[in-house]
Amino acid sequence: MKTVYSEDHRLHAARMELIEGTLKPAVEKPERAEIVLARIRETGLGPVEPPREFGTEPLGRVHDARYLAFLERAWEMWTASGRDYEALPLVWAIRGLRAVEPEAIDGKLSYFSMDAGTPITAGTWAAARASANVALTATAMVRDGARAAFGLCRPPGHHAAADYYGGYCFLNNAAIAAQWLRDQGAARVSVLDVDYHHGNGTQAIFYERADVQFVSLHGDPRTEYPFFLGYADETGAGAGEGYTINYPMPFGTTYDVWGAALDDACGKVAGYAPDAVVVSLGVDTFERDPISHFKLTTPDFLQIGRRIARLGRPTVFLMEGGYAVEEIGINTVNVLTGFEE
Ligand code: SP5
Ligand code: ZN
Repeated sequence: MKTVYSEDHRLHAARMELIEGTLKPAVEKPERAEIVLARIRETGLGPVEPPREFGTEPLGRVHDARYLAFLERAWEMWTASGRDYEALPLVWAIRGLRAVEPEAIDGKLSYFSMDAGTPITAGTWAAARASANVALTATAMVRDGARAAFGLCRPPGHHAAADYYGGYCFLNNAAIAAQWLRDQGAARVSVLDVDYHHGNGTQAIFYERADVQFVSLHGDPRTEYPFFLGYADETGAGAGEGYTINYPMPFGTTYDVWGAALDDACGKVAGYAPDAVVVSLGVDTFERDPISHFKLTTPDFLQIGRRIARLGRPTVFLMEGGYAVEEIGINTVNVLTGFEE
């Protein structure tokens, strides 16, 4: 299968993230994409192509205009107010506070974010735009008849909702891809999210819709980030009732349980009979991931690809998380080669 890759991801390279009460070196770093790319070349998975420019229109189909305007100008506003280091939010409009967009950049950062672990840097907007173009270019390959394509997206996307960023995500690449397929004539699209963390942004974007199914396997939000979405009783609302399906699982989950959940999830996807499947491909389910708590092994990732292939649907794989940088290449490419067997 073809891979789409842009080196513009390097423009987003945060030094630090706020995690467990301290600033630590960012785990979501450029080497992640470089190592996956190296493994693709090493294994001969297929050609690597640059993205095309899709402009802002497909972004506006998923994200709010005010949010996009904020992302575009955030770094400029932050540095204009005298700072030359990475921007982080500090206060959120929770219960009883007014959810209005403040004038000052410090207020805007909070208004448009869900966590303090996602720094904005000078190149964040350019990198996020390139990442969305990577996703859309891979998606267009599948629209044009490819059985599958891989968008080596960085930064990732699934925690970003219509109007907020967080979890290392700014533009929701999977949602942008699914919406674009709909706009290109697909009647139904499934998003299958196998990242260790719940794809809260993708779920929120499609929660009240029947035309995009969202199915996610992830760490139980009672004990894991993002904590405030991803429970099993979230099944969609209104016209979307029944089209969101969550499989929260406890710390320590191994492939016997995870793979059974994937099998069930694939049954739901097959039952929906989508025209295409967008896979939010995180490999932070790996046993040695530094921030996660599932126990999938390197060979398990081959099984994931094989199971998804059995759906027999045109499939776009989009990179999400995975922070064990030494193994991110082999684990990611194992999913793709498992799919191709
Ligand atoms: C795309 C993606 O995978 N985003 C993940 C964002 C997670 N950010 C918060 C991580 C909190 C980790 N808690 C660490 C426990 C380590 N012992
Ligand atoms: Zn993740």
